[in-house]
Amino acid sequence: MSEAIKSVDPATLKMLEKAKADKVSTAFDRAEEMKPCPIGAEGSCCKNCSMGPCRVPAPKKKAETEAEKAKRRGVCGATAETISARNFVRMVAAGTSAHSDHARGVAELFLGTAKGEVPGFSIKDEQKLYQVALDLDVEIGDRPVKEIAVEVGEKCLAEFGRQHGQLYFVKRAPLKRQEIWRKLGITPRGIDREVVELMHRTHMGVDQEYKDLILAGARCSLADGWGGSMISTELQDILFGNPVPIAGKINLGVLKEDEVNLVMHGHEPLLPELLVVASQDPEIQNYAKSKGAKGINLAGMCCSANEVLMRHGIPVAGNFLQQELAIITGAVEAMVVDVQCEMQSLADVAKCYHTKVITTNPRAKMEGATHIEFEEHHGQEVAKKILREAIDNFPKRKGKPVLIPSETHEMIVGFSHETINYLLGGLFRSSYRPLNDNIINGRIRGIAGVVGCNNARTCHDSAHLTMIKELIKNDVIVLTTGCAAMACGKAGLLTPEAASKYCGAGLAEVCETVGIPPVLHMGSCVDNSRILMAATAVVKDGGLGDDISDLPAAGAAPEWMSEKAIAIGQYFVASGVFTVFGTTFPITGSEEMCKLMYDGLEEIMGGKWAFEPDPEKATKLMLEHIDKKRKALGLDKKKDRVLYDMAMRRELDAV
Ligand code: SF4
Ligand code: MSK
Repeated sequence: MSEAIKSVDPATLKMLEKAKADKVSTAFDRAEEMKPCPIGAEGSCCKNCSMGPCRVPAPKKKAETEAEKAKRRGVCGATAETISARNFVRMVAAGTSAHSDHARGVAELFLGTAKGEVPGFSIKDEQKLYQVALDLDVEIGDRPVKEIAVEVGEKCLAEFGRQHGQLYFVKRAPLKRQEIWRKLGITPRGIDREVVELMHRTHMGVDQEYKDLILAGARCSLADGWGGSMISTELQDILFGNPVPIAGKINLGVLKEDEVNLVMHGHEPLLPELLVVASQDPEIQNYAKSKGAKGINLAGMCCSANEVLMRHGIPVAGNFLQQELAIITGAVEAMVVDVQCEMQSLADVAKCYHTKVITTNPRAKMEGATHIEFEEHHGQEVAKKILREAIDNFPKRKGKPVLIPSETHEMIVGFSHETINYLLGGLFRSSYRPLNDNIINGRIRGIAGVVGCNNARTCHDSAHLTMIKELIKNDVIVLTTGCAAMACGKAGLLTPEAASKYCGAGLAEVCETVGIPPVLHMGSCVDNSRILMAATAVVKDGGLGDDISDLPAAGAAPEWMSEKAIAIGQYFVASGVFTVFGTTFPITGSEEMCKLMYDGLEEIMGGKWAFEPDPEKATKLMLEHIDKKRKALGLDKKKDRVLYDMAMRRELDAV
């Protein structure tokens, strides 16, 4: 791959030049040096027992005889379909466990906070607490906030070990969707139970039926989207505040030459919340000055960044593929990591500069890094200790070459689904009605959720931007999270001004009227649950069918790389969404699996997968699907612009 196509982000390209000059290896280099195993990439390699690994790749010729097909089996007789399905749903189990273990940590902290045992944390959003309490069947009455919060915390924690029945948040889904899950027997029971069962089913010699495995994978993924991830989002909002629109800045240019730069990287917002507070402490500020720095500059990376950006406007240094590059600027005193998406190479890259990599989570240590464990009962002291480590490191930067790229972009972020509700409907009539009305009248063609990672095997940020620009040009409003959201921020798509520059006339008019960007940043990876809630709110507002699968909507992760992305994709599909993934797709070695995932699933659960690495073609698939749904709703004919009076609104509400 030539350097010019490694990224569409100029700051990234500048830092890759510096990496080369500094002789530092990055993920971009390693992706070039080490080609992926084609059999593994298509999902055809099984290593679930020591008789393998068994490789059962896709047949070389199209028309395979039955005898030839019968020969393509693992030692135990497992078929290509079984191997592919087992591999796929194991990714779902891993992704679900990542989101849900994060959520468990949040629930524990929440409960400790509610009981008054954790200094530095408090219940910030009582309104949301009451809303969540209602959904958990927690009585509100005139009970004190503390008592309600304790019961909410206990009930959320119990969702992980629940053995029977269904997760509480399942009932938030449209009734028709709940009915589909019941009929298919995929309503999630307990979060841990679904993960454990999936690991059992995929053990050697257990579930040998690929369709059955995919349904079990759907059940597990729903325990993520409507369970672990949703618990995480809701409790974080109650603890740290429900995001509202806030201005922020993004790209490596947010690092400051004359300040102590501390980059918070990972996914859990617990410690970052305390770092934000502690960094403003006069004692810490003065300590930084005593070491010759003008102040302390906190910046984020990956989803920890999204969390503190959405709630505090903390600047973002970059997305997944920029983590090594932040250190390569030579300006980072400390990179503080918690869990997920942290490259092990960080410790090696840091050795070439003065940066300290500090691991903070007991589940995620790294050879070569300093470990300062985040212990919630002493969180404030831990935060200060980490800040002092970073400050002490500042003088070591002196005399060393520093290159901070100048690129930064302004953005407006913080669109929780409650905020969208409020922005669209106004304070006295919060509602998704104006969105539904504009979808019905055709000004907005549909809704897309474009989310997910960067992948070192494709041009950084390119597929995200190609897809999202094309969607908004075609009047499709985009909801985004994770590293996709950051790609949009860097390209200037997260500003209200982007509407007139990039959108079709209909979407531009709506965005300009409401004053919102055409691409709405909804948060981190666990916040994909916000997209489920937004889609449900649109269904419940009426006029666009009675299930998520009826909506003119589609999902995509054009640069995905993590198992979490597969879990997210599977719960989008199981919630009724047509979902397109790019890069590679780990089922392409099995024709039957492809038929099921790209086609058969639609009939049984309303949503289905597609795999298309070309973002332009992938966008076309999304638009075709949106138009298919518009047609089914009778919205394919251009309607005259109608101003709705009260009688018409009532009529619509009754639909
Ligand atoms: Fe091979 Fe079967 Fe063992 Fe997998 S479980 S490695 S297919 S023998
Ligand atoms: S950080 S999971 S690379 S979106 Fe959530 Fe980005 Fe993907 Fe990690």
